[in-house]
Formats: sequence, C-alpha cells, structure tokens
Amino acid sequence: MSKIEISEPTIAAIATPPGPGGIGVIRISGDLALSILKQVFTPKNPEKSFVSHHLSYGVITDPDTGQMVDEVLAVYMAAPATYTREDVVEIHCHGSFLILQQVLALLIAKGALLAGPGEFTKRAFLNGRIDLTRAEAVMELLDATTTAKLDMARNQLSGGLYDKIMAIRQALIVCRGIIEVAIDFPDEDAEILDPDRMARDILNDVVIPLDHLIQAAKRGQVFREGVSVVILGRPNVGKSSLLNGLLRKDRAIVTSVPGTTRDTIEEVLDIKGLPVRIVDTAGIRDHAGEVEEIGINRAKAKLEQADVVLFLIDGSGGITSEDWQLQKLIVGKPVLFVVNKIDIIKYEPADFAEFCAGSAPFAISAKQHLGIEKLEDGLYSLVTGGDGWDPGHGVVPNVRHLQALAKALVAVHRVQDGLGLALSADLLAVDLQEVLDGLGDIVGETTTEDVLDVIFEQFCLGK
Ligand SMILES: Nc1nc2c(ncn2[C@@H]2O[C@H](COP(=O)(O)OP(=O)(O)OP(=O)(O)O)[C@@H](O)[C@H]2O)c(=O)[nH]1
Ligand SMILES: [Mg+2]
Repeated sequence: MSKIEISEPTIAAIATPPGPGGIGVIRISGDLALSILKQVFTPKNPEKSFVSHHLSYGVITDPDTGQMVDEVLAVYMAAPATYTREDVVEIHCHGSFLILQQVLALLIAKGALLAGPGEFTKRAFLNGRIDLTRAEAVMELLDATTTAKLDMARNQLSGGLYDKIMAIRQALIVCRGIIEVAIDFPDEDAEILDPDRMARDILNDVVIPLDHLIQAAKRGQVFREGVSVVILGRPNVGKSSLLNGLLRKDRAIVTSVPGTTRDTIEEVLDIKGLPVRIVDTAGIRDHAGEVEEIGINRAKAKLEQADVVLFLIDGSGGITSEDWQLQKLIVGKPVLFVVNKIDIIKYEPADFAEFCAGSAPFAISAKQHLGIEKLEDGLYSLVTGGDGWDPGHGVVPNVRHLQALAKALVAVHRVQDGLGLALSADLLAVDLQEVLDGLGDIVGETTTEDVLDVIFEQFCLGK
C-alpha cells in the first residue's frame, strides 16, 4: 500500500496592521494557494499571469455573485523559494480593513483556513527554512521599539546566534564521537580518549564561547526589557520639570505649589537605545491631604519596583530634614543624586557631598534644560556598566536562550569534572548529551512542542 501524504492545510491571513493604509496585504500559504487565487482573481493580462514570483494586476471578484471586491496586485510564489517553503500567494489590496476582511472571507470560502498567530513563521521553521533563533528574531524585529533592539534582532535574523551555537555543538559532537568509540572499544579506551586533550578542547571551544554568550545575554537583557527609573524628591524640588526635560515635552503639570503632582506619571524614553520607563511621583511629605496621601503611597510602591532612583534635591533650598527622611526609603537601590535649580544658585558640590555619601551629584536646571544630557549619560553608564558595550554589535541571546545556555554550562562543567576524575566514558556521554540537547533547544532541533507553541503564540496574526 502506498503511503498517503497528508499535507498541511492552506492558511490565509491579513499580513498588514488594521487601519487604513495605502495598501493592505493578504498572505496565503499551502498547496491550495494558487488554485484558491485562481478562483477569485481575474488578471488583466491572462497570458502573463501566475508566473512564479511575478506580480500581476487584476481584480478580485466573488465568483458566486460576480461582485467585484477590489482592484489588486497579486503574486504567486512557487515552493520552495518562499517565506514558508510552501506555495505562497500575496494579494496587495487597497488598505481598507473592510476590503481586506471581504477578500479574506472569499479565500476562506474557497478552502483556506484562517492562520493562527505566527503560523507562517512557524511553518518556515518547521519546513526547515529558518531555525528557531531566526524565527524568534522575526518577532523581535517586528516588535523593536529602539534601534538597539532592532540591531539585536537583525543580527539574530542573519544567523549570528545560530552560527555560534552550531559551532559549539560541532565541537561537542566531535567529543561525543570520540567517547562513543571509547565505549565501543572498552579495552582500548585509554588510547582513544585523551582526557587532558578533550578537557582543553571543551574549555576553548565550549566553555569559553558559552560563557561569552551568557555574559552578552545578561548585559543585553536591560536593552531588551528596559529599566524602570523613579524620580523621587520632596514636594516642589522640580520632579515634574525633570520628567518634562527628559521627555523634551510638557507632559506633567508644573506649578510653584508644593503637592502639584498627585498621581504617578509614567512615560517611556529611549536613551541611546536603552528603553527607560520613567516615573514622576508625588512629592513625599508628612501632613499631606487625602488625595496627596494616596499619591505618596503610590510613589512609595513605584519606588519598590524601581531599578534606579533619581533622587532630586532642590539646590535653592539646600538639604532639609525631609530629604534625610526620604533617603531612608531608598536603601539598597542604585541611586543617582541630582541637584536641581542651579540656574538660581551658586552650585557648590561640597554643599551636597555629605548627603550624597561622597558621590558627586549631577547638577541640573530642569527649567533651563541644563545638565540633562549629562544626567542621561550617567544613567546610561550606571545601567549598562559604562564600558561602551554596544548591544548592536555581536550576538545577544534572549532570556529563553540564557536559561538554556546556563543549564548547558552546568552540564558542561560536569563533563569537565568527569574528565578530571577520569570517569568512565558512558558517564561522560550522558552529561555531554545533556549539553547538546540544551543547545538543540535554542536552535529548535530538540525543542518540545509546548515550548514552540508558547514562542509562536506571542506573534501577531498574519506573521
Ligand atoms: N529656577 C528654577 N525653577 C525650577 C526648576 N525646576 C523646577 N522649578 C520650579 O519649581 C517649581 C516646582 O516644580 P515642579 O516640577 O512642579 O516640582 P515637583 O517636584 O514636581 O513638585 P510636586 O509635584 O509638587 O512634588 C515650579 O515653579 C518650577 O517652575 C529649575 O531648574 N530652576
Ligand atoms: Mg510634580
């Protein structure tokens, strides 16, 4: 009996975001893509149409009613030189959500299934066109909100991480080969397996590269996820003015009345590619009114979640007992002290040295926009380590990769220990396989179905 080939269903989805646009694109992928297109698309020039990878102009019509739906450009792309490695069709409609919905409904009536989130990219992965790190990079590329994230995603999409992981795996596969031979020929294993040499190879080709990737992942995390920065200070020191200064726009209300800001105000900044969630808070003081008190409690809650505190001091008022009170709230947090209103005082760092525990405060005028860039540089250095490390250069694994890398490193340390103790080859083989599997999870070779589902469900529809 011949084997019955069950092909994947043909899927379709709107690939462009909702809302009016110049064009809107619908994508179809699967064996039926071309036949479905032919049922709804009438080309202007039939002789030159449906040539693979060539656009043709024509109309989409409902074949059952004869109703014209849209004037479009359509392209058929024959497998395997396509995004999914299946037959793919793209229909470029006018960018009206209603038109796109109507065209999509026709395609579904003719046999396409509505694609799930990330299903096109998942097929590209399952059909072997891209590995899992590249599939994840597609999503990161689409979601990038800073140039640093974009650079990281581009690097990953062009195979930067994949190549590094595969090079490490290759070194491990060589070791595994030697170990397997040693298992098969136990009498000669002493000649086959040279533990010192293997330990040296594992250090250079596995441990050191793994360690580099782990360091890059840790450093890059802050560029992927951003940091939360809270501006803290007693009332009227200029917190809202500083928020506005950092945002370069009048976001928060500024008045000379202490207790102006009642609620917390959050905005997102991009400081040299570092995503910063900046929070302006109600000035903290005793004897506040009921509403202000709620704001103060919110400020304290935000403070607890903050990665960094900008402690703002009113230079014109000097340090007060309230400032000392407030300082007790920030113990254990990275803090940058900032003296504001230097436009109306003669700023002497020594006046603030005791309060700032020896670290020189940043001197600014939020109102006159003085010293803001320096403060941004200081914040960037504090968060990123300040050694000029650039996430846009080189490979920066994400959190999922980091977990797998860390696990692999633990297992590879066991291999190193085993070699040192001259453990038997079959014991070494078990740990070695664990490292290989951990790395396989990163590129998608051994990744379980449920993990894949979690990854692709994060995509939006049509991707
Ligand atoms: N001269 C001068 N005045 C400033 C500066 N920054 C803020 N101010 C003034 O200080 C007053 C308070 O500023 P805000 O930014 O509202 O202060 P705040 O810390 O947010 O105050 P609350 O919300 O009440 O806690 C306003 O009158 C501002 O114009 C500055 O750099 N120089
Ligand atoms: Mg304020």
